[in-house]
Amino acid sequence: DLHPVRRALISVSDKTGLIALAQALTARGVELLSTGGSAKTLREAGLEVRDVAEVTGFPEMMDGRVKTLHPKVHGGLLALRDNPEHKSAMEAHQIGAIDLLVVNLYPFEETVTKGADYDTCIENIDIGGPAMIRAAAKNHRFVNVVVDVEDYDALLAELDANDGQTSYGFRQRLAQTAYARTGAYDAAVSTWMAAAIGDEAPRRRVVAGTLAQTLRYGENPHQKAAFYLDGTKRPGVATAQQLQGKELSYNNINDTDAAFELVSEFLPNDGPACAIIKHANPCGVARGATLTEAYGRAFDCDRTSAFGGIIALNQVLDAATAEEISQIFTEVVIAPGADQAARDIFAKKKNLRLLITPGMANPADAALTFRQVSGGFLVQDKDNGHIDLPDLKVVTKRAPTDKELADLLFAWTVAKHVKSNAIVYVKDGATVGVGAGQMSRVDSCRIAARKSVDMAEALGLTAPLTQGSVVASDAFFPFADGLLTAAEAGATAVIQPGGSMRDDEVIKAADEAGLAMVLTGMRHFRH
Ligand code: 93A
Repeated sequence: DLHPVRRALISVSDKTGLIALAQALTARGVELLSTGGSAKTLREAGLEVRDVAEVTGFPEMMDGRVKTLHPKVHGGLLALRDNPEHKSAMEAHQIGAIDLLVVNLYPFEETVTKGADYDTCIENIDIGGPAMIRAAAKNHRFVNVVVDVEDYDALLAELDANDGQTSYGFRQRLAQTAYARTGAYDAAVSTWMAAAIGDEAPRRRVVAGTLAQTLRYGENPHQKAAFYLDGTKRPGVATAQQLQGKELSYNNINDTDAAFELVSEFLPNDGPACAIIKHANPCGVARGATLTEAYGRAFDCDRTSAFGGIIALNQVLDAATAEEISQIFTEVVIAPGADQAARDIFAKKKNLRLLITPGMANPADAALTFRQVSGGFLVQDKDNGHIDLPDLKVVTKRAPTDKELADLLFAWTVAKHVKSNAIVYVKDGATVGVGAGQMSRVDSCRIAARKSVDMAEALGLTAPLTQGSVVASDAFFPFADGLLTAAEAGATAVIQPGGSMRDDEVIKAADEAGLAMVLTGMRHFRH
């Protein structure tokens, strides 16, 4: 079902590729109609173009709010060319058919990202553009609608392949893309408004993203996958620039996100920090006097698991740290920068992907998280809960020392990023044992402690790394057994939410073992 393109309406905010497209259309004998700014650009390039205002008989008015909202435009887009009644309406009202619509919308998402004020954001809500896009897409039996600069070439190729015509299948695909665009656009407006009016409740939300890339495959090779951007431009894996290495995989993106979100908890001003992630769980997180030291201490938590891991740093990657990281196989390194010497060192590691983010993520940012279930999906606020010293309640006879307190808060912060049941042992600002994702809390305590024994052996130490550590539990201890396991491993202080029916029993066991324990009153399940 081929249809010729004789008349095009072009109305674009992003003028990229506009002139080349218009020249190519003109060369194929297509008549051009256009709105103010677009028409001006085209005329300046020496192209012949008719103003939409001339076609409608109305000037663009009200600051451009009304330019294309007119029956001469919408009739031209919506008329069924093979319907006698539509044809006679076109004749009666002198409506010319529009076979091709090229629109890209007012840059609402970019305006929000730039931090524009409320009124500026409102003014950047495109009304006429989406109206035309939806009309043209509805009438895809006859009309082509292009909403993305990246589709210009495909359009020209289709015209060339079909002697100035396009196929029905082609127009259907354009229409499907067009509705994705208008849907995402309104989703962005609604999401922005929810934040602007302070209504963050996850209800009446639409979810839409823009396709960033299709991925080679998903979690497994037999699963198709893609990566979408939500338009927030939050510093992290979605906005990072990849300096080297092959394309990120689905699992890489997931793990890199986990790594960067975790390391972003540690403000660059508070000193260097490093997180090493495997399968979305940290296998080592540490601070250090230098970035190299932070990496080394994170690595020492669990050298076995760190192999093939993903490393996130909270400071610019330097040569010394790059050299250390290069000693073993690492999938991805993500940092807010990398100096030239560090880049040169990594350049020799062809498979290592180096990602540079535009700064650190703010852990306090509000956002939504999604989880698919059969027949639906769950939406909730991102866990940006934060605990500080004044929030802690000491419940044991012994209060933690200042050094223990600092480590307890560090352990608590890491535990938030570990799959439940999460147990995190920390000593001197470095994890020394992480137990993740177990169905029973006591198993997580044991696994973390056992790994620390193995690691101590590998490092030639006599005592387990957990000796003299503190421990965090992401949720309360339902029984004293987990806590006692931690005490046996050599932990001296505990941080946990509290709230168990058996809190008294757990506190008594802590006192008997000489442990100091603080309750947060907040838990950090992560499933
Ligand atoms: O303010 S609008 O919502 N009212 C309209 O009638 C209208 N028609 C097209 N914005 C409208 N547009 C948009 O103007 C297009 O979607 C495009 O983004 C932009 C192109 O304007 P110009 O050609 O003047 O640069």
